[in-house]
Amino acid sequence: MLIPRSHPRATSLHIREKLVSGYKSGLVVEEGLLAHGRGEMFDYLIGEKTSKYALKAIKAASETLILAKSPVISVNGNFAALCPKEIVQLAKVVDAKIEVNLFYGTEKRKRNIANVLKKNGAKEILGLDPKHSRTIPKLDSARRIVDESGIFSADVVLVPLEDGDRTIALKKFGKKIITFDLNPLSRTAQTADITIVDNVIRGMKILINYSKKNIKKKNLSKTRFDNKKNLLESINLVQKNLWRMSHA
Ligand code: PTJ
Repeated sequence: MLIPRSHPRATSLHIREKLVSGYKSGLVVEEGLLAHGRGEMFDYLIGEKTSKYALKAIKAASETLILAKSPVISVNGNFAALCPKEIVQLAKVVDAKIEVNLFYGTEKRKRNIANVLKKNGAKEILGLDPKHSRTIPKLDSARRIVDESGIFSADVVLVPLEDGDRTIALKKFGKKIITFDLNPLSRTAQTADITIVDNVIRGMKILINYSKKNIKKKNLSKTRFDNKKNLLESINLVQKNLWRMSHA
């Protein structure tokens, strides 16, 4: 189906194309396509644009990442397919490490993801060398295997498109968690310290720009942020949009 770029659905179709091409090139798993479908549905319900609540969370995330001692950006297949350039840019701006950490982990897919990140300018990528691996307690999936100088010792971890079990395990392990999740009701969204209810493809660009501005401030401090309250606002937004759509 040929849809001109100016058409309102062009952006979501363009994002879908990125996912499918990431699947064909061995970055994304089949389950990642399903996860994307869930995300698309919620994106539709938030109006396919960044809400003021997402902006609030992005501001808090930017301050938290900049003020962290040892921040890490955790990369899975979907995130690598959608935002490879932005992952590397954000890591540079906030001085974070990048670690590949997969739910459906195979060595080949880890290498494919690392290669894409390297093509986009990443110098060091953690999570590839079993000699440096450690285990997150109370977690069964492959995501429990992390790098000792990355997620294992991080104070703040950015984990977009995450599964609920790992968010809970990382929180219990003392990490501060920032996530992008289009579903404000998911376990990850509800458990994280800062949930950005936005499409990662839009939100990452804004997070980078905010961080570039923040980094220049001499006395940057953390603004008070209430994740539960902010999530309720996003849920209200979905309800309002549903009402509007069904009464149009
Ligand atoms: O690459 P792997 O092996 O680590 O696997 C990654 C997936 C995504 C398959 C795995 O983490 C997974 O199954 O995730 P879930 O449990 O489906 O959670 C994904 C969440 O991300 C869902 O709540 C979706 O609504 C949300 N989501 C999907 N696409 C986007 C999104 N959030 C922000 N931006 C998106 N583009």
